Amino acid sequence: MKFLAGLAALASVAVAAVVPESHDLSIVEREASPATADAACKNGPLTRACWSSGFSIATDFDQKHPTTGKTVSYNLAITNGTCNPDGGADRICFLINGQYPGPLIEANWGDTVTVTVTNNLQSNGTAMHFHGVRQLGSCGADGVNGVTQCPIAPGQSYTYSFIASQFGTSWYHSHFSNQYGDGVVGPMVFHGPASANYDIDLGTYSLSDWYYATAYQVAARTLNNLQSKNGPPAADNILINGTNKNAQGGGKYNYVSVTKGKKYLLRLINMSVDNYIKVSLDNHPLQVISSDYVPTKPFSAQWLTIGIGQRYDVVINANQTAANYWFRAEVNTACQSSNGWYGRAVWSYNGVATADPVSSSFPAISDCTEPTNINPYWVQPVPSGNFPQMAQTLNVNLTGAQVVPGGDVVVVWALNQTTLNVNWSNPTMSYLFNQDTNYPSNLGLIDTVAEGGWNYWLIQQSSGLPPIPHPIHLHGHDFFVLGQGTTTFTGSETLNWSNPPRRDTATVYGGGWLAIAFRSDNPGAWLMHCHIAWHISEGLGMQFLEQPDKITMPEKTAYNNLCSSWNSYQSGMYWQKDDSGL
Ligand SMILES: *[C@@H]1O[C@H](CO)[C@@H](O)[C@H](O)[C@H]1NC(C)=O
Ligand SMILES: *[C@@H]1O[C@H](CO)[C@@H](O)[C@H](O)[C@H]1NC(C)=O
Ligand SMILES: *[C@@H]1O[C@H](CO)[C@@H](O)[C@H](O)[C@H]1NC(C)=O
Ligand SMILES: *[C@@H]1O[C@H](CO)[C@@H](O)[C@H](O)[C@H]1NC(C)=O
Ligand SMILES: *[C@@H]1O[C@H](CO)[C@@H](O)[C@H](O)[C@H]1NC(C)=O
Ligand SMILES: *[C@@H]1O[C@H](CO)[C@@H](O)[C@H](O)[C@H]1NC(C)=O
Ligand SMILES: *[C@@H]1O[C@H](CO)[C@@H](O)[C@H](O)[C@H]1NC(C)=O
Ligand SMILES: *[C@@H]1O[C@H](CO)[C@@H](O)[C@H](O)[C@H]1NC(C)=O
Ligand SMILES: *[C@@H]1O[C@H](CO)[C@@H](O)[C@H](O)[C@H]1NC(C)=O
Ligand SMILES: [Cu+2]
Repeated sequence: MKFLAGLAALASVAVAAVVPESHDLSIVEREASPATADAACKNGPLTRACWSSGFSIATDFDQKHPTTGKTVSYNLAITNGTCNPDGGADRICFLINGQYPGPLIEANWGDTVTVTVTNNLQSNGTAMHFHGVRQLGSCGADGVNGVTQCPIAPGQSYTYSFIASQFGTSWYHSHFSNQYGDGVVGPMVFHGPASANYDIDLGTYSLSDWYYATAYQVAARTLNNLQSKNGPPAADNILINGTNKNAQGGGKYNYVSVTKGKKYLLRLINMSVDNYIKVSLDNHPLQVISSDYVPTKPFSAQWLTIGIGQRYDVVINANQTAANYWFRAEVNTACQSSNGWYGRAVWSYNGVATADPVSSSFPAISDCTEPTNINPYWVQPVPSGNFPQMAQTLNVNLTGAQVVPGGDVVVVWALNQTTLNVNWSNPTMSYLFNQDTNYPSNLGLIDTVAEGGWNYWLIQQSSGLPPIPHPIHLHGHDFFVLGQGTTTFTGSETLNWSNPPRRDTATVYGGGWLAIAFRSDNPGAWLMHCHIAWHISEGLGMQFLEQPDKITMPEKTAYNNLCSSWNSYQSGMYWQKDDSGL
């Protein structure tokens, strides 16, 4: 039944979608038939909807994906070095294979990806999370220390293996306390079809806030700010693709050169730890074709606010007067902006001397909301009903409790008054191996509904909190965003059931609510957390335990070896765990 319904939808969606903005119609007619996803339909500048035999932009990738039989392998070695990405003073920063941000992980849709992570830091554990990867049947490769594995001790390695069952843009990052803020991050691309045509793939474009102090120092200050009610310190700069000029004029911009008449794919990734920014390219609207790992029907935006962990693939039409244009990443004054710095990059048309642009920006936007016109390309309705009756509630709240016993009185975020605090040496996965269901409450475990059923959740900010938006990220699933609002949910709001946005990260607005749904279809232990690094560090997260008896467990010897090397390191470790561990 499901299969037949899927086929029918595939046909109707695909036919409507192939409206290539082409110059040479004969090529289009010959090549573009993603409705049948035939082998003759080759992915090319005028046929981006096509992919390979049986697979196209109109494939329901939750149900099926290509199996290429190909494995792509990466080695990521983390070292403790220095960097100055905006030309400021050198600071301590963690490098991956000697660089910040880390190298690109690249694969094709349906490839198997293996990544061996070696921890060459002297005095930190690590664990690598592949953000947004569904990890279908490979929960053990999710890279969350204290949930799916013990941390990788200094001097040790661990190999992750998973299938690229989706395509698009994402990033990988450490999940060991605030470590990613000090450099353990990098971009990740799985090539696949697209819902609009483009000539050239410009690759990833990361946006990150940058601090001259280390993430551990900033987090410590943030953790101790409860009495003063001060927020976290302001970022010192914003990096675009890992670079920018600084306040004193040092450093360098990122430069992009384009050819008039061509269309460019740009893969935007927000790799920040905090802060409220929006991006725009002067004179060039961004045609959004994908949000996180979910292709959307194309829509146009002049400014895009991209929450931490979110990604947008956009197509840019270089059809303006040949000149230099600013790409802007700016503090969004409509949100809780915390600094006056801005990110800039220079986009130049070929044939024009590169110089600082004199272009003016699109009109400023007056809110900090996510786009509401995200329509996933593959249409999936959610079984509707009386949401307040179907849903369970998670309140986002601030408590004065201590995340680690014996620590200072710190700022602690809580979902339903439970602050997440994982035990690095006793991950959820160890409980599963030992068939021990005696989970401590600070693991924040909540059971999902039975396999095949739908989970409905309302995430509500408690009253009296500072009006800070939180980017909520779920592992192991794309959730359906049924609705978002900026006040207290009353139950009478209109929700989107027919084809809601699907993604792995969505914002619960300051003082507001976020209504989500997801189907139990991927047994595992899946973290859901705020992606502001300081907030998950302060405990704003929980875990969904989904069908524990059906989880494909990681290979036991490698798993146990990791834990025993961690335990022996931990018994003499100099720095103590002083936060949630995530
Ligand atoms: C990195 O090196 C600095 C000194 O250069 C040291 O203080 C710090 O503990 C090291 N960090 C890690 C995680 O190895
Ligand atoms: C990790 O290393 C940083 C220094 O680079 C240190 O401040 C922090 O306390 C360390 N954390 C743990 C748990 O090892
Ligand atoms: C951003 O940096 C990555 C890695 O260096 C590079 O592959 C990519 O082309 C850059 N993107 C743009 C648009 O400059
Ligand atoms: C990055 O994420 C933060 C937190 O969600 C958000 O406030 C900010 O606007 C994002 N940055 C960009 C460049 O969109
Ligand atoms: C340039 O491209 C944009 C986006 O595709 C389009 O909306 C606009 O009409 C085009 N402008 C010109 C002058 O062709
Ligand atoms: C969270 O707290 C709210 C309000 O007290 C309650 O209605 C809800 O059931 C709780 N949710 C869970 C998962 O315990
Ligand atoms: C939020 O936390 C405060 C302080 O701990 C508590 O008094 C209040 O009941 C909490 N609100 C909810 C909705 O849990
Ligand atoms: C973490 O787990 C280990 C191993 O089971 C246990 O010995 C230790 O007491 C736990 N730590 C905390 C803080 O609960
Ligand atoms: C539902 O989706 C429509 C259009 O996609 C959007 O305008 C509306 O704001 C959404 N409703 C909610 C409650 O988010
Ligand atoms: Cu948050």
